[in-house]
Amino acid sequence: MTTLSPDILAELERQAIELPSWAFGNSGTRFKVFSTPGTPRDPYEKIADAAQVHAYTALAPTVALHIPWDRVDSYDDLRRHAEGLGVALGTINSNTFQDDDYRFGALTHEDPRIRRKAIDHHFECIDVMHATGSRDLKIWLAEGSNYPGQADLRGRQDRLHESLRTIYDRLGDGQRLVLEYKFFEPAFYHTDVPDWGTSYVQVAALGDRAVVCLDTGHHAPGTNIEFIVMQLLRLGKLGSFDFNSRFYADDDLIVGAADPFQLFRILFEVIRGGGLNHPDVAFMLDQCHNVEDKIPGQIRSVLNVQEMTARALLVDRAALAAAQRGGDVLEANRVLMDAFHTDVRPALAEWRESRGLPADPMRAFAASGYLAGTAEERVGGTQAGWGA
Ligand code: PSV
Ligand code: MN
Ligand code: MN
Repeated sequence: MTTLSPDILAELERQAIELPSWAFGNSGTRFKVFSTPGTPRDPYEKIADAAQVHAYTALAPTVALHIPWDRVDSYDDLRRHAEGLGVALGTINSNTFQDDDYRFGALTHEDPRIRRKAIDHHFECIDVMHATGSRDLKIWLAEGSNYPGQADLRGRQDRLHESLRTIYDRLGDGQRLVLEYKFFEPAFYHTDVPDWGTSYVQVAALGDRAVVCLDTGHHAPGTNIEFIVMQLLRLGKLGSFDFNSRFYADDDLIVGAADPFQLFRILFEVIRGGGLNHPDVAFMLDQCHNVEDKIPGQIRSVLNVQEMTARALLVDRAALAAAQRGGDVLEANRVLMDAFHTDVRPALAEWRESRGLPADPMRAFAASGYLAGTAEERVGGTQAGWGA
């Protein structure tokens, strides 16, 4: 059995992955939303489900909220509820993609009244952050156009800058603005923040507390995502990840399901760039579980991140550097692939048990009866928000 060194175990012990509250609600595609018995009916129940993931893995101590999906009367109360369940509230995500006023844009809109409304929504999110103790305001914009000629591309970048500046200036000490990019959808011709370069340009113009979010599902097929990871770390601007996996578009599938090797390569660049367990680089999931059970889906995801982190930590970096320096292409590739092909699952199971955790969190959760209990108690679940 492969053994993991104390140094590697120390890194793994510090690993923390934030869960999205919306992963616990029902979600689906534009064709159908399948509901699951026991789906949370409010943010309190979503947090209770997220706390289960942490209880079985010790990997997920925080939960991200999406506003208005997770709007509550008292965020202090929600915070206490989370703490009582052993987790904390994390990133606050804004939402300017479900309001009729935003048909032609929000922060980029031609009409100052609509831009003001979208900025005010972000001010509300910052107020929430003060109550929840959150550090990060994460902004993903569904803005763009469908037809060439429909929009003034440059004017929209200028207005985006002005709007982001106003939001950034409102942040409290220690709070950050995190700008997420996505190459298409819902707009099909142009998107106002389509790529890491645009996100970088926009956040660089704001200041040190504005950084980029890299959602692994938001690139054109074939994109070398680990290169982007390297570059953003090199520039000191990689603020967070939204981890998920995809086969075709923004599929939001379980992390590591579609392409475990890509996840390995990404995590290797994170480690190489000093981004692992670095407070400035938040690891988050952004997933939807359309047909599978949601809590086990999240457990599987955090375990996949942990497993691939362990494998990436196994890379013999000295041997790799020597092979790279010597121009030994095949040896360099062998060193990387040896680590990727190492089965760390038995070692991780043993290590979990040594820390009082279940060796197999998936099986332990299934045996707990939690899902049957919530199915009985909770009637009438809410959607994650896409259809709400
Ligand atoms: C957009 O596709 C996105 O990745 C953003 O992070 C949103 O906040 C999230 O999905 C909503 O599910
Ligand atoms: Mn995302
Ligand atoms: Mn997405």
